[in-house]
Amino acid sequence: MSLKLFDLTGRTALITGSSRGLGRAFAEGLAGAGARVILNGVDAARLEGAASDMRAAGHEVLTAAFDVTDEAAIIAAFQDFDAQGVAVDILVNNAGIQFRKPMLDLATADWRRVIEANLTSAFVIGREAARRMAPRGRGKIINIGSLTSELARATVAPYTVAKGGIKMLTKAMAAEWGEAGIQANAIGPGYMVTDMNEALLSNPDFDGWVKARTPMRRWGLPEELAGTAIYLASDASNYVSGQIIYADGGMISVL
Ligand code: GCO
Repeated sequence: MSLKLFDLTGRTALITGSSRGLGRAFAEGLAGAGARVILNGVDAARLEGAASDMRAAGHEVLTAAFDVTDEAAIIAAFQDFDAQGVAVDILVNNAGIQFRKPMLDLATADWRRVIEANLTSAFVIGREAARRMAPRGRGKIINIGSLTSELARATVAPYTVAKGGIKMLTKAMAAEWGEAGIQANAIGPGYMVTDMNEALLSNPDFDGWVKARTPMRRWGLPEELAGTAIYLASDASNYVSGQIIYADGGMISVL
C-alpha cells in the first residue's frame, strides 16, 4: 500500500523551465514515478531535444513552449491544454533566472526582470492551473524556492526577494485553494550543480565556502531533488500544504 501513495500513473505534470537543469531533473523524476510530463521552455529546439530523449527512455512527454513572463502566452498555453483535453494535475513552478549585482549598482529594470521571472510567473501560472484544478477537486502545486527563501546572500537581492516571495506565495496558495482540494508546497534546493551556478562552481573560494558551510560538505545534484518532488506531487502528501522542504545537505539548519 505505502509505495502506491507515491505512484503518479494517470497524472499529468507541467514543469516550467524543464529542458535542462533542475526543471529537467524534476521532469525525469515525476515521469519515473509514472506521470505524463509537459516540458516547458522558450527554446523550442532544446525543448524538443529534451522531449525526444525522455520519450526514448519510455516516458510520455508533451511540450509547451512559452515564456513564463508572458501572460498572454501562458493563458494561450492553458487554452491549448483545454482544447486538447490535457488536465494539468501537478504544476512545478521551477523556471527562474539569477542576476548577481550589488544593489547600489542595480538597475530597477534588472530588479523587475528577476521578480517577474522568478515570482510573478509562479502566481500567473499557478492561477491558470488552479482555475482548472479547483473544479476537479484536486491538484498539486510545487513552487521552487531557495536557501534565499530564508537567508540573504549579498549581491543577489532581487533573486532573494523573489524566493522569499515564493515561500509566502506558497502559503497564500495553501490558504486560498485548500478547500478546493489543492495542496501548494515548495522545495528549497541548496547549492546545486547547475548551469545557473557555473560561475560559483568554478570559483574556488565560493566552492570552498559552500563545502565548509554545508554539513554534507558537497554541492547537491539535481536528481537528488526528485524524491521530494515525487512526494509533494503524490497522494503521500495529501494533507501537507503551505510547507517548504529544504533539500540542501543540511545547510539551512546550521550556523
Ligand atoms: C547564488 C546561487 C543561489 C543558489 C540557490 C541556493 O548566487 O547564491 O545562485 O541562489 O542558486 O538558490 O539555494
